[in-house]
Amino acid sequence: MNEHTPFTEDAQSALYNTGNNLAPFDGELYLFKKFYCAQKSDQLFAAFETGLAWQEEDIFIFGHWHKVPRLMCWYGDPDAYYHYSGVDHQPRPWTPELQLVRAEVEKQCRCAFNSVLANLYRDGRDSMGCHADDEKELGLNPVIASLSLGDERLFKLRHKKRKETLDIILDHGDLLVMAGALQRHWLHSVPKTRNFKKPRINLTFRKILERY
Ligand SMILES: O=C(O)CCC(=O)C(=O)O
Ligand SMILES: [Mn+2]
Repeated sequence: MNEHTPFTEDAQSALYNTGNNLAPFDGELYLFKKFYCAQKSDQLFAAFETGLAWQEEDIFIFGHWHKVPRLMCWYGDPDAYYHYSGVDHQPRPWTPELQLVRAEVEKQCRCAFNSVLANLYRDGRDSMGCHADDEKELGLNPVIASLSLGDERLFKLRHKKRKETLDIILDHGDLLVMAGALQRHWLHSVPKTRNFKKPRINLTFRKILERY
């Protein structure tokens, strides 16, 4: 690594090298610790915290409207519509920082993304419930690249049919890549925590298919 590259050596290991797959079966999961060094991660966190159009979403479950317990926004190519929280979302145009991160994440993953879902967890009370990113617009075996910035949080995976669980701590600058059949067989979540937490931003780069 030289001082001009934002990547740390850890992040250089080959993606899709089965030796690094953290999922024991039924999918692929790769963790690139400190994909971005602390200094670069600090800069990105500051740019995204103030520069993205964070919104509080409402969701309709079991006959009632609820506030989604985090802030969200959706960026991407003009045709990359995405359905979440029960609503179709038109993407906002890429910001220069998001474009830059997208290019670097694409290089690491060796695949193209046309959109990114951004989540801001304001403190330990913000969370994401158990789900799989298995919407049909993502295709059968989507590659989803998830960059974490800010305070560390627990990321939990649970197999849909078996009892296995996996706990992963996602820290400032880490890149987690979910691939293969993972979304079809595993659920994931970011649980609430009683521990005091500072804000965390998570960006999940996705490829929305044109026809599905
Ligand atoms: O915040 C995270 O690490 C997870 C985000 C996530 O699962 C999603 O956006 O679908
Ligand atoms: Mn998800």
